[in-house]
Amino acid sequence: LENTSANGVKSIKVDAKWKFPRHQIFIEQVLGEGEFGKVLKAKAFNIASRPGYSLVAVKTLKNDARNQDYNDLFSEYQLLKEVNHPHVIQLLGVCSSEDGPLYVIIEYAAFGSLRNYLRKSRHILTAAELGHLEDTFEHKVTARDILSFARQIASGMSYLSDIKLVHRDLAARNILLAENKVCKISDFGLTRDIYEDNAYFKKSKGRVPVKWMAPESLADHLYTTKSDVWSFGVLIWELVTLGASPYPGIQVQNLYNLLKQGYRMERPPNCSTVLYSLMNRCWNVNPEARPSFLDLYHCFDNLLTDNV
Ligand code: ACK
Repeated sequence: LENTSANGVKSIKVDAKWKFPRHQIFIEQVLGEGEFGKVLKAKAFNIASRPGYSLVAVKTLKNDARNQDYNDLFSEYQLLKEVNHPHVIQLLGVCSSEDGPLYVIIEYAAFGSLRNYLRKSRHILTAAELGHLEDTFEHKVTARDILSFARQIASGMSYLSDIKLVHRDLAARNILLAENKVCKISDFGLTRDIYEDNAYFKKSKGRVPVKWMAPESLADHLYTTKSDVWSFGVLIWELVTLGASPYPGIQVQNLYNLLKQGYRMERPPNCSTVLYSLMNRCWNVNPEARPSFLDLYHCFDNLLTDNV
């Protein structure tokens, strides 16, 4: 199954089912660049039983990427093959590294990352963060939108937990927003690239998003659906604050001890006591005492029905 190409990069065969002809893909622009990878906007012809041209996003590697980066992108592809849910980003195809760079083709999310979208809604984005959103942006984010985003994400996470997939990096920066304000969970699994430098704390073994991590993940590298629930609590906080950075003023080095002493973020301005108590339930030091994603889905569903 494996062979090594001229440049020494391992190439692993992709399933015929997902293989997409490279000459049917037309790159238009760069959406974002990480340290090793980049995301491109492209048009694809007749992809995944979508007739004609459709907008897609292509995940690929930079020229100086290492073998490990290739393996990471490939394992992302292997995970994406297994998922199918309206609130999880969908794989559309793949161009294998046999005849050029590895392209993992996923659905295009017109509004980009939820974090940027929220921040844009209160006009605090830098020019670089604004990027390609400039032309298409609808400014308003209502209280109902916030609850709807939370419900959609809980629904997608409930699905991922059902198929025993742990996300490990659930955060607003890893939720994409598609047409009609539909949330799509992305960047799950083992692969991590840094598009938001300050969110990841440098450690010898890669980088970790400390401020989204449960205490047991910080202490024992333990990642479970329940540690995803902790991160979801931080994500609710990001939603309510329209994309603020969690634990402002607190250094990541001190966070673990503070959490162990029982410290939690305070209630943001404009955050209802109901929402604040929900996020605090996600931040229970005992993983088993945290709600399930299904519980959380029902909570937001009720809040949305009450608020008609
Ligand atoms: O907020 P953004 O424009 O949305 O900046 C990031 C950047 O690439 C790096 O992740 C954008 N991005 C990633 N995946 C997609 C996608 N499938 N559709 C649209 N934009 C994407 C993201």
